[in-house]
Amino acid sequence: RNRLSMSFMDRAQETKSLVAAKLFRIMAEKRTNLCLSMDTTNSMELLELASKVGAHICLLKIHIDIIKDFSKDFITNLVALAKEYNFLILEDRKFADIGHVVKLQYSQGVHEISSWADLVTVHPIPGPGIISGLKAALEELSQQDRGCFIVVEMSSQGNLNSADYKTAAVKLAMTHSDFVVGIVCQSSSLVPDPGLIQLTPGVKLDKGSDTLGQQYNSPEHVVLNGADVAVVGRGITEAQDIIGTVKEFQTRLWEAYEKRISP
Ligand code: 5IU
Repeated sequence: RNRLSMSFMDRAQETKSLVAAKLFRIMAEKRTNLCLSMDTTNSMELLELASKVGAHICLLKIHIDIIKDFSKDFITNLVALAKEYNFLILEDRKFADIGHVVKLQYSQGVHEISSWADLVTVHPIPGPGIISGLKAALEELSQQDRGCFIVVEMSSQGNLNSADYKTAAVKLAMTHSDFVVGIVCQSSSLVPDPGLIQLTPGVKLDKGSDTLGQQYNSPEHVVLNGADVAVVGRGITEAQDIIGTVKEFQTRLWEAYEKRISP
């Protein structure tokens, strides 16, 4: 069946990944397919915003390596908020090294990402070894409710994701769909399997760009182009009225999804 006309609840049955099924159910229950991207360097600011908007998002995307005052307490508080408001945490690490190194980057260092991030992002450039490396880190921690998104296509102007690269990247995702929950891309044609989730960044209330190559499309545009979950960062974090804006994105994205699946 065509995933674009299927409900998230139905698609929860189609995935081999526990965490993908969990994300599909959260979206259906909370009626939100909004992922907030919080690219802030201050941990208190991040926690405050997460508690304000937690009820309206399915996924919180962060970059742990930009936090200036990282601490274990910060992680404890973040995980508690995720539980309280029922959202998942995506560490947008964009792993890109050989298996041996990503295994260490995922589970070791100060951040110990695998101990708290439900999901991470991965550049498939090294080939299948990168997936094996991440999985190997989990075996040692006996963590099974984890997964990754494979970056197949970027939102930025002049990105180097060629057609051949994208085809091979999607194939890799399909082969490892027990651990790969979905694909980061801009176009629906790249995600053939209803069990895989299309995550699409580069979303604002209106089409546009920033000064450093980012390109934006509207909520309706991205959902009609296959986005299951839309990533919004500065469109929310730099708004005057944050709660009002979060609600506007939630409503517009959800209505576009309902329109997409309605016969
Ligand atoms: N992000 C992109 N484009 C991509 C990928 C990731 O913008 O192709 I892969 C990230 C970068 C940033 C967020 O953390 O998504 C978008 O933030 P803004 O909405 O503020 O541009």
